Amino acid sequence: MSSTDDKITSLLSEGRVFEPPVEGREAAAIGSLEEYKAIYKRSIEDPEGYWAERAEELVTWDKKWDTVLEADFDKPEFSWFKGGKMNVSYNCLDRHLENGRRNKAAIIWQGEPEEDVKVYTYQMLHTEVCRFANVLKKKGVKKGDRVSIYLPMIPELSIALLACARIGAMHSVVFAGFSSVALQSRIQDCEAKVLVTADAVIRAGKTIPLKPNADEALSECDTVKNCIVVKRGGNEVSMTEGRDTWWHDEVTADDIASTCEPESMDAEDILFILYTSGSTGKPKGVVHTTGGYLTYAMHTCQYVFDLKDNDVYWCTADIGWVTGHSYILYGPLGLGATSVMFEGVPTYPGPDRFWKIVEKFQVNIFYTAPTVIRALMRDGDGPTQRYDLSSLRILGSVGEPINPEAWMWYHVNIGKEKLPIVDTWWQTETGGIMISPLPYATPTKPGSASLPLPGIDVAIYTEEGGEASPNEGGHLVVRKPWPGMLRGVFGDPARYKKAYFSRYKDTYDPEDGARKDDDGYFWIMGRLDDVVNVSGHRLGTAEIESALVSHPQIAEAAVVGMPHPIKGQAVYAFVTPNTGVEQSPELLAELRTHVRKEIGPIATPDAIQYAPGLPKTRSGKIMRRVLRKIAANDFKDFGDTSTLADPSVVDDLINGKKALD
Ligand code: 6R9
Repeated sequence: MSSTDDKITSLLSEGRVFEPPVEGREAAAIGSLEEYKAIYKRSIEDPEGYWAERAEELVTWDKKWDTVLEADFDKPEFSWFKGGKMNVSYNCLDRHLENGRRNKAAIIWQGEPEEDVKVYTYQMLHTEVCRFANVLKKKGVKKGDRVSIYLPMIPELSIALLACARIGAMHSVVFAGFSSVALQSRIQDCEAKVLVTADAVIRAGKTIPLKPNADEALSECDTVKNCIVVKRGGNEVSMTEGRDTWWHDEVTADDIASTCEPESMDAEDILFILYTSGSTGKPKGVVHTTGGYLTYAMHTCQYVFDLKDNDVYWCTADIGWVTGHSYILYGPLGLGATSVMFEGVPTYPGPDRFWKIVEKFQVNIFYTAPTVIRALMRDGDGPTQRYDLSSLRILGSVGEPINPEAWMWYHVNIGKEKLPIVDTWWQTETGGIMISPLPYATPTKPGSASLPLPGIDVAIYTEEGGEASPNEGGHLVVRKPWPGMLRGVFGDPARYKKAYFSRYKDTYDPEDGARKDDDGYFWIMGRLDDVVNVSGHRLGTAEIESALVSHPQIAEAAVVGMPHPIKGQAVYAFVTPNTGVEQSPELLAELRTHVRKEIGPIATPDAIQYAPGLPKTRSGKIMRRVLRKIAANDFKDFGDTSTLADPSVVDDLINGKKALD
């Protein structure tokens, strides 16, 4: 845990408390700490009663459930709202056509070029979703089939997800920044029938071809019979006869109707699969189902962002990650809100782009990641002062621990020292936010995600399994099931059990370290497994290692995270080349390109060091804490290294590191 120790110390010295604003409390979903406490108490004493009420209030059901919860932590198996029937796209679209929101903006899309703006009312989005749902049907996609989606942040991405939900097909979104190799393994794992992609991604003023990646991936994906391509860049692409067609041709075909009956789904039918990194090489296909997931996404969106009908809400995540699934699409649209979707990056054409968008659409609720804040901090407060940010009322953060310095910058420069900041802790697996302040109820402490949301029972356990004392670091655990929890790892029940339900009895194990202070506030320290968090993106060290050793000249590799001022963590790799291979700078450059190709640009090592040997225990386990310290230039106190097979490798690595710097 050495890498997290530094974080704890810096967070331990943090003692500031900020009271929630007074203005807005009366109209808020939960308007005081007392009210939160009362709701929380009730939710823990009578979870089934509580969740039944929430599910009834938030979701329109075709048929009510027979049981609220059936849970078995040992198997593990969980069913929420069993016997209930509903459709997620109906809940996100159709019902709003009748409840007065028909002409309200559902999605405001801001393309990367300033002039590229599209607004979809609920009616317009409904039509587009129905048309694409009909296209999928025409391609033979049926309930239960998988559709892989590899698209940039363009409206078709949202439309494709909702279209899958409408006909009961499972979507599996693959972030467009991933490589063809990563895409291929994800398509193969879920055996998708259709791939939806685009000609290109527009990013920082450049048109980056995307279709060639899809072609490479599909060269070994027999299950994919159709590839539907959205025209975004207008660049030249090659289309494979009989397999590839253009989105715009498909949706405008004469035989495609503008309405499509939503499929009535069982609450426990799968809505989507989303791949995320774990501690072994292969990414896990996290499975979420319909009834519980939607209830939970809406529940958290309503409480944490206090979303109201008049609000313009903007979550800056990419829909390629879970944050985009739950908080650009399903949560806000379920509630009938207006959700902004942005194609570009925070720093192009300048570091004021986000604030320009806030002013342009008069955004009220803004949800971003610490890495973005740290990147923007570099340019000082100038860019934040150029625009009118007075429409903002709530600020959010997600993806990694927010260091107090970034928190304060956000508070002062964007929140103008009066807006609440909700630091939301959750994961792909949890489906939605688990620990977070409520904007008009919870006093905030910079760097703490604060208190669990209603219905969420979290604790800190020691290694042995008992509850840790206040301020003692340990394992964060969840002790009660919640409707948004993952229901499996696609096609791998053994991994589902081992990864999440095997460390302690009757708990869900998120693999995060944390402590709880005297006020019951949670301070998240970071991952306890071999996952690095680069700019809020989860990368398995094992994945990067396996990419490195797949290079013909590399014998062994070990990857660790190292502290990085903007990204939070950066990727540091130690590599041992095959005997006789020259340890040249060219090979290092080649390895970087190789990792980009195997996984994607986000996984590219920031530094690679040649290692004559790796510090391994006698049982062959790499002692990563030693490597983490070397990567961080901390050459003291390696702890117990007596189990190392060859302790002298440590000195070699230190000398190698010193020579690098
Ligand atoms: C939503 C998302 C999950 C991991 C999680 C934790 C880290 C996320 C955090 C946070 C501290 C926060 N994490 N939010 N750590 N404070 N507010 O990011 O999902 O990509 O699955 O990552 O991210 O380590 O375990 P995912």
